[in-house]
Amino acid sequence: MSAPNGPLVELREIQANVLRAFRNADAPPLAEYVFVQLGGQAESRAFLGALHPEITSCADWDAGDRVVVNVGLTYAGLQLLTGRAPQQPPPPPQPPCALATFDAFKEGSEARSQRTPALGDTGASHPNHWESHYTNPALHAVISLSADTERGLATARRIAAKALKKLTLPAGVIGREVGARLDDGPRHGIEHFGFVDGIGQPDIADSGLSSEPGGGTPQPGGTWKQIPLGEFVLGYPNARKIVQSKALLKNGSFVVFRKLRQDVPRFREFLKALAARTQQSAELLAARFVGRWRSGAPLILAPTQDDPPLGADPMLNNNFRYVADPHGIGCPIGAHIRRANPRDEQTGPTIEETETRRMIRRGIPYGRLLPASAPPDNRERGLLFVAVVADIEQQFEFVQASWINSTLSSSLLTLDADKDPIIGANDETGKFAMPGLPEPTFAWKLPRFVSVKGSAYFFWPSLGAIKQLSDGTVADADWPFDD
Ligand code: N7H
Repeated sequence: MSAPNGPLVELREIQANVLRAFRNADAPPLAEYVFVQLGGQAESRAFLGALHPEITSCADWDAGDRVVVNVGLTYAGLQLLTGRAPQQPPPPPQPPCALATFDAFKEGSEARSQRTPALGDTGASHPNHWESHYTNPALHAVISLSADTERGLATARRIAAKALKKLTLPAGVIGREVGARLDDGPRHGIEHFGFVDGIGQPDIADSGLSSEPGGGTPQPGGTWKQIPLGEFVLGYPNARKIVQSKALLKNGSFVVFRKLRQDVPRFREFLKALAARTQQSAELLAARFVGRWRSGAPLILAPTQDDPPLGADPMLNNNFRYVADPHGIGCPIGAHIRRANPRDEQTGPTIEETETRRMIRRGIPYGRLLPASAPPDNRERGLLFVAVVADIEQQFEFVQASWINSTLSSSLLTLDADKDPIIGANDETGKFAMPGLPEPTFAWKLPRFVSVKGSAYFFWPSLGAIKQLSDGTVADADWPFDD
């Protein structure tokens, strides 16, 4: 399938989780991630070979297959499959360059977080405290399973189990994460703080998906330009018209996987105390932290009260800009969604730059919902955050370090070192400014509501690359990572 004059997109080659089912209405409600240690080269190739015919492509999804089996590989996994020795220690950082360097992927999330405190993996979120499968040097692969029903998921599990039988101990499963969509009455696909999630997604050119206003790059006259496919899938032109030409990478993507714990009682208590102090509604304050009401209605379009029909309408709920709200009266400049995608923020990065920082988000909650009326508990719950990008460093890491945990999304934020009020690495010293009506309000001493339990970077190869890796036919000249 391809758009008129667009590049011919090989949907049969691209794994389903890359370009399909990331919009809220579309996403399968059940997911499981199986973290795998590979073994000897022959059995590891056999494992991948057994998985290969079962991998769901975008074309399979379009043909109605809603039991999805996908696979990702770490750099260590790719090295093992192609017979390369693991690198010790990680390579030194390279200066920024226009072409993707793959440094972040090669070094892995743990090393990157240790080296770059701005990513926010500090204190209790430091890799020293991560769950062991994320820091295990033998984390080589992840099998991603998703389905609409328990029965479908059981089918996907059986497929994974069959492939895993090719591995002999100590190879095999080293960790597992289970996610499920959360619904609360009419609000489907919420995250644990109670907000509908999965709305602000990129509108991707040539993807074969229908266009939804607001997902692209703002253009004059209220129109939007679709984001080039190459911003998410390698082998196609990106926003700077650069095409990654290495065959093994073509039709593949990089995936950031983070297990993010949400402290729901703390979030609720903080909002309650803030509401009592400021005499404002806790709902309005919560919406200001995020930039959307719980229904998904954006503050820019509904600044004073929630508008559930607006929140539920995909043709309207993402169709907004920040240019007419330069001081953050409608939506605070530091609100989560305004930092994470500044759109046409006048005091922030250029629109051209913002276009190169987008991510397909396909996170799913883990753990049980704490009903609004329930007493606080200490249970584990949060988000399995999954971002699909073409360049981990320029997209996920940049946004996380410079817009979420620093102030570069707008020069109006630069007075203090404040961070994102929802997911920032806050330590009870920062604040969040809400200039809007009825009066300017500050949330002081922000605590950390979201902490990191683990993080890993994967490459999600094309079906052809999976076959090549399992057959052992990747020639040295085709190895895309200069060691
Ligand atoms: Fe965020 N939340 O509940 O507040 N996010 N996020 N996110 N987020 C968004 O538009 C949330 C996280 C982005 O295009 C919404 O889908 C939580 C990370 C981006 O306008 C809500 C966690 C990163 C957008 C949340 C979390 C991002 C976005 C509004 C962790 C990247 C789209 C609904 C537990 C580094 C912005 C929606 C746009 C939206 C929440 C994590 C980025 C409600 C709880 C780690 C790009």
